[in-house]
Amino acid sequence: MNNLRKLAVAVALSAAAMVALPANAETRIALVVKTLGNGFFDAAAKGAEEAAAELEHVSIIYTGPTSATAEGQIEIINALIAQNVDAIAISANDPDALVPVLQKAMDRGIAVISWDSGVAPEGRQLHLNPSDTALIGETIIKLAADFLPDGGDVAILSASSTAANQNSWIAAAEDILPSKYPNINLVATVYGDDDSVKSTDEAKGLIASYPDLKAIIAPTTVGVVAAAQVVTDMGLIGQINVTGLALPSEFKQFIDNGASQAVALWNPIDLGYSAVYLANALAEGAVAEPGATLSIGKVGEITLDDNNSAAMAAPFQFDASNIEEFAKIY
Ligand code: RAM
Repeated sequence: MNNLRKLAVAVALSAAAMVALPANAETRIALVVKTLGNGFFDAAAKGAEEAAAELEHVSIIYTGPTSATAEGQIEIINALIAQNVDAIAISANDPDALVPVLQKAMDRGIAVISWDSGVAPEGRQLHLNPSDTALIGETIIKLAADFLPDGGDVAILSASSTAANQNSWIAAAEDILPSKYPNINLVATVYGDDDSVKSTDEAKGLIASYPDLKAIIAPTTVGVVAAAQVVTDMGLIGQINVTGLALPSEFKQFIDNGASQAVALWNPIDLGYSAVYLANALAEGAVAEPGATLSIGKVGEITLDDNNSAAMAAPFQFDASNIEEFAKIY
């Protein structure tokens, strides 16, 4: 608790001498991510710390499993319940498998939100999407199509097969393919589990199975780096364009060497920052209900839809003209 708050509590206490000091006046918010060691989540954690510094009474517990599994996250959430944290803000590895343990957390009075990769509505109070799902789906296809005027075979290298965020973006991309990009032929979708080694193997598998492959779309910051490294190492630059969602600081080298023409992403720092504002608001008693407008600090505000979810800004595109500038930020 900062000095100003201490003073405020002291004044309130002397005014109403019977009020007991809360056992823990600090609001502890756990930022639970799909996996540790992922630069995207490290950037989100940086934003979470910025929000905590602004809010002053908040502290962040940044945690996640070593591989992107629901089991690993369930174990972590049970430990957080035992620690009696005030809020859990999770990017989930599975929308359904986490529902029972998150319901247990809510039953104990812990505020629960999902962000980035969602949990089914019954397992959280609200969900924060980085951007509109249909727009992300269209963006990842357009990134490939823009550089394939004559069309051709493309494949998707995703994260884990149970990640709600990637699955919803891929579904949205598949929805618009036939009408908007009829000459783009999506030949396969494979899963690298946001693990570099598995993503590398899956990218190699795609290249071996589809000799006419013209683009690999990886809507994951881990997969896109692995695929671009494979294309580079196999001498396929110019033949296969790697695209998708990439963290500029990790991906700049593959725009520079030509393995990729362009990629996209949103600001992961703002995403983590906003998640903490929302988790804190709920921990302080704000009600998440359709139509509710909640502050996300300097980023603005969100209004919840009928599923108690909301979306932030449109993705940015990064290419040779701007990736250097963004690589310095995230
Ligand atoms: C990976 C994770 C994350 C996703 C980004 C784009 O870091 O799968 O959930 O939002 O990629």
